[in-house]
Amino acid sequence: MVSNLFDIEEIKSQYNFKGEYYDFDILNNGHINNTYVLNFDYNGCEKSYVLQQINTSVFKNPEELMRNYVGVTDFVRNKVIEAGGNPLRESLKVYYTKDGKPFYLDKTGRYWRVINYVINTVSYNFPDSTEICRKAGKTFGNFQKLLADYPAEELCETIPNFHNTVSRYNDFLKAVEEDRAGRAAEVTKEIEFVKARKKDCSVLLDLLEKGELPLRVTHNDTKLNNVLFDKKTGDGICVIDLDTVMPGLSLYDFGDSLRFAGNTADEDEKDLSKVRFNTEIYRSYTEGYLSAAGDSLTPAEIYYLPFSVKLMTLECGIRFLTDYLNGDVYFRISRPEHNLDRCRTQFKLVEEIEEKYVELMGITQLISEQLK
Ligand code: GN1
Ligand code: MG
Repeated sequence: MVSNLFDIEEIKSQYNFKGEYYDFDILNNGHINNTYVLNFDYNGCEKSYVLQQINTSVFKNPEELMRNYVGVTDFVRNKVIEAGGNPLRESLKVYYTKDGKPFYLDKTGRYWRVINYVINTVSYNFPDSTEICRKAGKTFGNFQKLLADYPAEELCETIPNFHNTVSRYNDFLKAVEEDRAGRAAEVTKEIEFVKARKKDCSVLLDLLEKGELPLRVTHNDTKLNNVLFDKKTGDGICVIDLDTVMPGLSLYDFGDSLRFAGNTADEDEKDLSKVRFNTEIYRSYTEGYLSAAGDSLTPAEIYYLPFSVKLMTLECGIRFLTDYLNGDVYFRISRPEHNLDRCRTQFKLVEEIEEKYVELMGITQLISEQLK
C-alpha cells in the first residue's frame, strides 16, 4: 500500500524490522501524535510495530522527550520482568534505528519512533461498564506505584507547566485578550464560566508549595484509551502514551482519568443533555485505584480526589477553549467548532461534579475506610 503519510521504504531502511512489510493501519485515537501500525509477514505469522510521528509543535524537544521515553519504558519493563510478567505485553519497548538512535529524524525534519505493538488487546474510548473502570483504576494505580522510585531528576519536562492550572488560566486570559481568531464575542458565556472559577486553579499548586501534597512521577494523560486491556482476561495490562510522564501530582492522573471515564457521553458530544457525571463509574474507578495505590498515598492526596476530578475537567475545558480562541492550533480537530464542543462538554461536566460533590466526598471516604 502506498501512503503519503510516511515513506515506508525510507522507514524500512532505518530499522531492522522482521519480515516482509505488507500494509499499515491508522491509529488516530489521540489528539496529538500521528500513529500507525505497520504490518509484516514474518514466516507466515503477522508481526506488527507501532510507528509514531512525534508532534514537534507540541513536544518542542523530541530528543529530550525520547530520552525520557526510553528511561521510563526501560524502567517499567525491568519492573515487569522482576515481577515475573510478560514485558512485551505489559510494557512498551522502543526500537532503535540501525545507527543506534531511539528515534528517526527524516530529511524533512519529522521525528519518528517505533515501539512494540501489543497484540490481543482492546482499548476503550468509552467505558462500557463499571468493571472496565475498576480495572482501569487498578492499572493506573499500579502504574503510579511502579514509578514511585523512578529518579525524577532524570526526567525533563516534555511540556513545561503541563498541568499548572494557574498558568493554563493565564494562557486563557491571554487568548481572550488577543482574540486571534476573532471568536471571543461568541463565547462570552464560556469565558465567564472560567473566570468564576479562578480560585480553583491555584488550590493544588498552593498545597504543593506548602509541602502538603508530594511531588511524584506521574503519567499526566490518563485517558481510558491509554490503557490496553487483555482481550481474554479483560484485565488492564499496559499503560501507553508515555510522552507526558513527568514530575506531577498523583491527583492529576486520578482527576484526568475520571474527567474522561466519568462522562456519560463522548468528549465532543454536541447534545449537552447527554453529558452527565456518572458517580457509579467514579465509585468503581476509585475502588480499583485505591486498592492498587492506596497505601502509597497520603491522607491529603485521598481527601482531594473529588476536587481533582473537578479541577482536571475545568483545566481541560480551559485548554479546549483557549485553543478555540487561538484558532485551533494545538488539538487535532475534524470540524470547525470541535474545540468549542469539547470545551462545552467539559464545562457541563464541571457543573455536574459541583452538584454531586458531597456524594463524591462520601464515596471516597467510605472506600478509603473500607480498605484500611
Ligand atoms: C490529548 O492525544 P491524547 O488524546 O492522548 C492531550 C491531553 C488531553 C487530551 C484531551 C500532550 O491527549 O492532555 O487531556 O488530548 N495531550 C497532550 O482529550 O496535550
Ligand atoms: Mg492517547
